[in-house]
Amino acid sequence: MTFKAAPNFESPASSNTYTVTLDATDAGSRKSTQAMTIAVTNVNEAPTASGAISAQTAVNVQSAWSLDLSSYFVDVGAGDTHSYALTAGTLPAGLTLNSATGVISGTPTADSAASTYTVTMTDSGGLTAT
Ligand SMILES: [Ca+2]
Ligand SMILES: [Ca+2]
Repeated sequence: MTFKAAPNFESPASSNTYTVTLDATDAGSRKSTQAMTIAVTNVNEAPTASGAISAQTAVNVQSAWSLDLSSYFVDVGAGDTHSYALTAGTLPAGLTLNSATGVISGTPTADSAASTYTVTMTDSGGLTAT
């Protein structure tokens, strides 16, 4: 027995439990009916990075600054939680990345040359996007 179209855990027709009734009829027209339930289980999809982040400027000592990176990642997984980590580069002094929210914020405390940073998002199943 197969599904005509593969079910999607994230967008089920009505629920992720399907009830099927099987009828077996023998040569003498005697019929037996059996109900069975099929549960569709979740598979963790990897998050993906989405969109380009334009160059940012934060002003030394003058003002608080923040950038929410969570909107640059997409994960179709239902109920996944995520963490964020800086995986290349060192943020300018005074700025920090919140590993739970993906927000880089703070007030720079020293001049810093323009630089490129890499942030990796990891979902609760251990899959990542950079
Ligand atoms: Ca899933
Ligand atoms: Ca996921």
